[in-house]
Amino acid sequence: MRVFSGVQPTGTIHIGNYLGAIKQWVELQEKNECVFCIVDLHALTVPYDPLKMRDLVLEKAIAYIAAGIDPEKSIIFIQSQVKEHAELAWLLNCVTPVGDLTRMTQYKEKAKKFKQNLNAGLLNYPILMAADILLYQTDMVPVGEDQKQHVELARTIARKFNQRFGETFKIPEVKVRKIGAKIMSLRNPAKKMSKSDEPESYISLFDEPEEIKKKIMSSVTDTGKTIKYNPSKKPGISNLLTIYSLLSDKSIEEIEAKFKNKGYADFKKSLAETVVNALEPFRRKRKELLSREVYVREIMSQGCRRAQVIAQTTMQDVRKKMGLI
Ligand code: AQP
Repeated sequence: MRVFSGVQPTGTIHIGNYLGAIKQWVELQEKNECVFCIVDLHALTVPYDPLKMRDLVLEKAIAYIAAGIDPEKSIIFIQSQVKEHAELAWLLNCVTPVGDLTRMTQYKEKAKKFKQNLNAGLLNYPILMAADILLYQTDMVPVGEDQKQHVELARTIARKFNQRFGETFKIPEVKVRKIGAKIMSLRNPAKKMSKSDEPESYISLFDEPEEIKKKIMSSVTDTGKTIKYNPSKKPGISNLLTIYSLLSDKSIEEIEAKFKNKGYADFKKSLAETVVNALEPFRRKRKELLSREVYVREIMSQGCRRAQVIAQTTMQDVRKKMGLI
């Protein structure tokens, strides 16, 4: 099966991105043909500093490899280097009703947040994402819960296109984890963990042990004393239990049993230790890669060439079907 997914280069990759998306990628690359992209064009839809973009993109390439994406097994590349993404996005603009875009949850939230800079890119973001996915004749898109609606729209766009112009695109399936698809903020468990929020609300994949401990010990939990998974009544503890379970490969029941007669402080201390240990190999690998920029850039260039071959084949067909010469 062909798998496609990506992360925006804005901010720092956090454990929400890792547990919701990247951890699945690492598992999927063993048996599938995987294409993983750094979606820099998407990052232009919100205010950003052009002088910092280059470093942010390189940082994400390093993060992918440090977190376990193997360039021998997967294609890793930068979206803006494969021009077909922007080209297909325009063509898909012409088959997508505006109403399908204005009802997207992320658009509604971001339109409120960026009232002063409401550019058309923010509205058309899901079309570019559909182009990303459909260009590669993707079978499966592993993402976090927040991106599910966008993948569903990509499926709708693909079906609409195929009906109007003839069979062209594969209809991709979305793959969302049962547990961990929406890791919540450490400061506000009612809100998803987000790169654009304050650093205390997330754990970066590369935070130092001391920072991790501090963030976990001061994370917002619920009233009461028991360590019990109950997302509606105990969202804070349930979120921490989810993180604990996914990073330790222990079931939530096992962890609940381990802390049956213990309090929040003991639980948080043990969680901090688990997170520090689980992220240690990523920190080590990242340090090594930081001094090998040429190597990382070469991986991106090779990835770009491999991605172009697939993207150009799809585009030839799309152009022909749409009557372009
Ligand atoms: N909190 C989360 N829990 C689980 N999965 C998550 N993802 C994001 N946040 C969580 C998944 O990570 C992948 C990459 O996300 P993205 O870079 O495309 O941006 P995003 O979804 O908008 O993530 P952020 O961190 O919230 O960024 P900002 O603050 O810039 O909006 C996706 O598969 C996403 O579902």
